Amino acid sequence: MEPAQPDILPTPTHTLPLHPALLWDVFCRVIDNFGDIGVCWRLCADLAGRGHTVRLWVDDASALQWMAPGAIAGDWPGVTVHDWNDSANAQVLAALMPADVWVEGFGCEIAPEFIASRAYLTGATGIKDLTPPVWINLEYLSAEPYVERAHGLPSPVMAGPAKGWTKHFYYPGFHHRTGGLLREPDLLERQRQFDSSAWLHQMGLAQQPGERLISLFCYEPPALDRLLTQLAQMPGPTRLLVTPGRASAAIQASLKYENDLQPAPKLHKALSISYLPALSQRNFDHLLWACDLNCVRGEDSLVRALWAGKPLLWHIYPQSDAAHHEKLDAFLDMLDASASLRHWHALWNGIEKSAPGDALDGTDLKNWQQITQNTRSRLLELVDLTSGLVDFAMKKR
Ligand code: TRH
Repeated sequence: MEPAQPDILPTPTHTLPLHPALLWDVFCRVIDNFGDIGVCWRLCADLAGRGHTVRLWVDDASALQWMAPGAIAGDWPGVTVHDWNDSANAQVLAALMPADVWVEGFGCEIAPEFIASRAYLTGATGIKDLTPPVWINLEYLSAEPYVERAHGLPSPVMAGPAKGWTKHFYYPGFHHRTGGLLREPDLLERQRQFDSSAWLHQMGLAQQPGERLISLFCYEPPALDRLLTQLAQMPGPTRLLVTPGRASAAIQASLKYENDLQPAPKLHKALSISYLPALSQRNFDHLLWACDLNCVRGEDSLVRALWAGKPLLWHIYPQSDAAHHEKLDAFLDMLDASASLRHWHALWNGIEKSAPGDALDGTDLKNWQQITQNTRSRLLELVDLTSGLVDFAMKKR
């Protein structure tokens, strides 16, 4: 394998005014997979790391057990995790300090009881609360043009106890007129200090000389077979580091299919597999920094793969009306992706069928890495999502 390119990490260029610490309520309903809780938790932890106080109201906190060990028990300074049902519990609400900001994650609707308790002071006085919170609807990440148009738009509340208040849409994004991307202030420094062989060793994944490492976090990519075959044919050994759940199941299904139908297994000396446990978000970053190609999915892991600056292959969250095709195209345009990167994304996401000439080689990976690193440099010029959100909230107060 060719020696890894030195990764010269650029430095973020923007500055925003410092703001006083605020009290935040962040609301999250877990639909499926891990993206909703992943993003909400990352935001909460980032806010707390900057001195804010955050309450996370979530209907299923189970993924936090591995994503952020200690979070549920309250071991993370500045953040507490609350059962969603408590956001409608009169006793809990009566004792709650009113927050400065509400963040509604991905259109999850805040309990009417929670809204009512803020709109009217409970207890003896019944006096109307005159200072509504800054109310933000945090949306999904996309590179599509509508994001720049919709970011920051107001949405007046027309009915109910909060009638007359205003929510605002907050869109993460890849351009200046969007809400930017989550990026903790110490991320690049952590990355600079990272010792990949020590980390791999500590995880029981020590890398063999010349071994190519590929992380796999995906749904059921139609071109998984094709990728496995390609990897087995590339010069030098390759190891797939496979995340638990759907990625592991997809690999096992692919290998079973191979064994059932063809005598020659894809897994020969050139390609091996390590199955990973569920990692904390911090260790998930380490995984992406340690690998030579990162196969990621959804949105949060995509952003982390961009910060990692390694070649990436994105399995976009599929939507029934194929709306994700346009979203994928917009992302590839934003990357200024090369023909081979576009082609492999089309294969990986089942938009194109693979053909015999679909070779993947070291030159592709080098080219993809350059693309990720160019994009990262450009994205580092944007204000990060948490800084922008705090600034936005201060201006709306
Ligand atoms: O899990 P996802 O597929 O989430 C999806 C998408 O966000 C999608 O848009 C949304 O609509 C759907 O959920 C409901 O992929 P994503 O967004 O990358 O989230 C995964 C999170 O899990 C991310 O925060 C990284 C984290 N993670 C770990 O912390 N440790 C691990 O070992 C793994 C595999 C993931």
